[in-house]
Amino acid sequence: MPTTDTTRRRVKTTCPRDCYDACGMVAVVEDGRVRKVLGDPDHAIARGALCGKCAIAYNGVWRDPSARLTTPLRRIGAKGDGAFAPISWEEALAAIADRLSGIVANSGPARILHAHYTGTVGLLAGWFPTRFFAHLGATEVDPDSVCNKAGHMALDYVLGTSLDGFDPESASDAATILVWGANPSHSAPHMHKHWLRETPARVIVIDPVTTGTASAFAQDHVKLRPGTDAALAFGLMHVARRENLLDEAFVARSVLGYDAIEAAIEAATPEAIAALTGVPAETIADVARAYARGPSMIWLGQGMQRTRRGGNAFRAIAALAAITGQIGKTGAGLCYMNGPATRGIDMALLTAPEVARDPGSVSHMDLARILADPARAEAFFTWNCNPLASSPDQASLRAAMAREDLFTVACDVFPTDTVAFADIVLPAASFLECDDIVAPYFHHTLSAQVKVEEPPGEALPNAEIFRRLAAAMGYDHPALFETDESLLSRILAATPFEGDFAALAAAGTVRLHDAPRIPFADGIFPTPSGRIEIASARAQADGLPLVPEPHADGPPTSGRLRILSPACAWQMNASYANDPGIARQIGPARVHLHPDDAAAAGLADGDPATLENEAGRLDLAVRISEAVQPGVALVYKGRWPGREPAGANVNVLHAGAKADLGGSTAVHSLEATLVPAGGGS
Ligand SMILES: Nc1nc2c(c(=O)[nH]1)N[C@H]1C(S)=C(S)[C@@H](COP(=O)(O)OP(=O)(O)OC[C@H]3O[C@@H](n4cnc5c(=O)[nH]c(N)nc54)[C@H](O)[C@@H]3O)O[C@H]1N2
Ligand SMILES: Nc1nc2c(c(=O)[nH]1)N[C@H]1C(S)=C(S)[C@@H](COP(=O)(O)OP(=O)(O)OC[C@H]3O[C@@H](n4cnc5c(=O)[nH]c(N)nc54)[C@H](O)[C@@H]3O)O[C@H]1N2
Ligand code: SF4
Ligand SMILES: [Mo]
Repeated sequence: MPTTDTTRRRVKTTCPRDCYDACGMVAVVEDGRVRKVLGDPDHAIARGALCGKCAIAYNGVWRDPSARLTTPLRRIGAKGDGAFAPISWEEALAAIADRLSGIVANSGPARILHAHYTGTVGLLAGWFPTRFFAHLGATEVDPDSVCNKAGHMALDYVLGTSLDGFDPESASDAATILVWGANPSHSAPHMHKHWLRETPARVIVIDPVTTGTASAFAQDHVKLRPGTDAALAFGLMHVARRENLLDEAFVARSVLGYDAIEAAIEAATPEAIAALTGVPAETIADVARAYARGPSMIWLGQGMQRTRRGGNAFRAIAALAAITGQIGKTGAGLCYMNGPATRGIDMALLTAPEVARDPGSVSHMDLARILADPARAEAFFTWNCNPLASSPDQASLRAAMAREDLFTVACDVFPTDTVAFADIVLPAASFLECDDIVAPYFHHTLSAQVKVEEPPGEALPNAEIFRRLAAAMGYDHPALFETDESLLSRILAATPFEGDFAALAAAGTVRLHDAPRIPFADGIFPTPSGRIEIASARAQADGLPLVPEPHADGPPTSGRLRILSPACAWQMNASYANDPGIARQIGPARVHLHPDDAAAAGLADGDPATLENEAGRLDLAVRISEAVQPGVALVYKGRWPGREPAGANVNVLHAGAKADLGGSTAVHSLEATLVPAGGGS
C-alpha cells in the first residue's frame, strides 16, 4: 500500500480490538498520514460509525506519536520508574537473546514466562509470535485464564466445542433471545444498537446489574443474584418439564445424561429457585415458557463464567438448551464465540505446532506467585497484554515484577504500567501501520486490517519483531521467518474466500456463508458420544461432577459486598485510559452502590470510600445507583494503576480466585468491605 502519495484517499480497514463487533473502518489518508478514522458505511455492523471510545481514541492517543513507544528502550532507573534510554533494535534484540539464551543453557526455558492476549486480535500480530515462544520452550501464561477459559472448557465438555455458536444472522427466526451475563451496550455496542434493537424477538437480559442492555432494548430484565445462574437454569428446566415443553425426540436422539439431572430438575421449583436467586417465581415461569417454546437463542456472556462455579453455570445453561431442543435449528442455539475454524481458518497455519518444544503453561491466577519465585521465573516477556492492569493480585504482581533479577521484556504500542517494569521495551506498530486479517468472534465474516501509514519512529509490527528476535537467537527453523505475505496468502487460501489479500482489503469485510450457518443441524455433536453430554465422563475424569448442579452462590459474607468489575463503555480492557478525551469521559474511579448499602455505610454520592479485603485496598468515589442490587459493588475494569491516585485498580482486590475449570479467573466472585475513605484496618 503506497503511503507517500499526495492525494487524499479513503482506505477501508478493520478495528482489531477484542470486541464482538469487529467494525469496518475508513481511514482518511493525506500525504501518507492518517487524518481521520471513521466507521465504514458499507460495513453491516458499524454502519458508518465507530463506538464512542474508538471515535475518540483512534483520533486521539492512537495517532499521537508523542504518546507512543517509538524506539526500543533500555531501563536506566529502578523497576517501575519508567526511566529508559533509547537503544537500537540490534542492541535490544542482542540483549534479549543473550539473557534468554543464558537462561535456557543454565536453567532451562521453562523459567522464561511469556504472557500475551488480545491487545490486538489481528491473526498475525496475535499468533505469529507464539511460534517463537513455543520454539524457545517458554512457559505460556495461559491467555484465556484471565478471561473466558471456564466457559470454553464447560462448552467443550457438553457440546464438544465452545467455538461453534449460532449465527447472529439467523436471529430473524428467533422468538426469544436470552442475553445471559453479557452487556453488549458496553462490550458490543453496535450489536446492541442495531441487532438487539431491530430483532423482532423478545430480548431477556439475565444480569445482576441493570446494564444499558437491560434498560434499553430488552423487554425483560432478570436481575438475579451474582453466581446463581446454574440454579436459575435448573428452575427454567423445572418449568419446561412440568409444562411438557421438553423436546423428547431431540433428547432421545441427541442428548446424553438427562436422566442423571432429572431429580435435581424436579427439586428446582420456581419457589425454591426464587429463594436462591432473588428472581420472583412468576418471572422464572414466564421466562421458562418463552425460552422453551422457542425458537430461542442464548448469548452466553463472558461475565457470567468469571465466578467460582462459572463452568458449572455454563454446563447447566447448555443442558437447558439441550433438553428443550433449542439448538441445531434456525433461530435457536447458544453463542459464546464463533471460532476462526467456522470460516475455514486453520490455526495451525498461524501457530506452526511443528516448531514447538513442549512448552508448559500456568494460569494468570498464579502469575504473581510464580514470578516472585526465582526458582520458577527468571525472565518475563509480555506482548499484546498489560498484566499490571489486568491480571489479579496486583500488589503482589508489582512486587514480583520489581525483582531486580527477573529479566523483563515488554512489547507494546504504549508505555503502560507493565512497560514501566521492563528491562527492555520493544515498540510495536499499531493496527493502522501493518496488514493483517481479523476473524471476528461473533460474526461469520472475515476482514482486512490494512496498513495506511508508516509506524512512528522505529516501531515494528509484532510479526517482524519476532522474526528478528528469532534471528538474534540464532534459530534457523524456516517457520520462524515466514513473511507476512506468505502468512496472509496461506491463511486466505484455506478459507472459502476466493481472492488474495488485496481483494479482501478492497472489500473490507466479506461474509463467507451465503445462508445463515446452523451448527449441529444434523443433531450430531463433536463430543466422544456424538451427543450433547449433560453427563460428561470427560468432566468426571478431570475431577469434576459428572453433571451440572443447581448451584447458587450465597450472599456475601456478612459485612462484605460482592465486587463486579465488568467492561467499561469508554475503555477496551486496559486500553484507552491514556487518552485525555477518554479520561474526561470516565472521570475518577468509582464504586457504584445500591442506596441501601451506601446509607448503611453512611456514604453520600461523591463521597470517597475504600474497598478492602485480604488482597488489598482501593480508594474510589461513591456513585449511588439503583442499577446495582444490594450487596453488590460495581467497579469497572481497565484503569491504569499508575494513573490512579490510589496507584491501583480493582485488580488489587483480586487475590487470584479461580473458577471451577481450567484455573480460569473468578474475578466476579470477589468480596470486600466498604469503609469510609482512609478507614478500616
Ligand atoms: N477486574 C477485572 N480484570 C479483568 C477483567 C475483568 O472483567 N475484571 N477482564 C479480563 C479480560 S476479559 C481480559 S481479555 C483481560 C485483558 O487484559 P489486557 O490483555 O491487558 O488488555 P488490553 O487492554 O486489551 O491489551 C493489552 C495491551 O495490548 C497492547 N496492544 C495493542 N495492540 C498491540 C499490538 O499490535 N502489538 C503489541 N505488542 N501490543 C498491542 C495495548 O496497547 C495494551 O496495552 O483483562 C482481564 N482483567
Ligand atoms: N467497551 C468495552 N468492550 C469490550 C471490553 C471492554 O473492556 N470494554 N472487553 C472485551 C473483552 S476482552 C471481553 S472478554 C468482552 C466481555 O464482555 P461481556 O461478555 O459482555 O462480559 P463482561 O462485560 O465482563 O460482563 C458482562 C455482564 O456480566 C455480568 N455478571 C457478572 N457476574 C454475573 C453473574 O454471576 N451472572 C450473570 N448472569 N451475570 C453476571 C456483569 O454484571 C456484566 O453486566 O468484552 C469485550 N468488549
Ligand atoms: S472497539 Fe468494537 S465497537 Fe469500537 S470500533 Fe472497535 S470493533 Fe467497533
Ligand atoms: Mo476478555
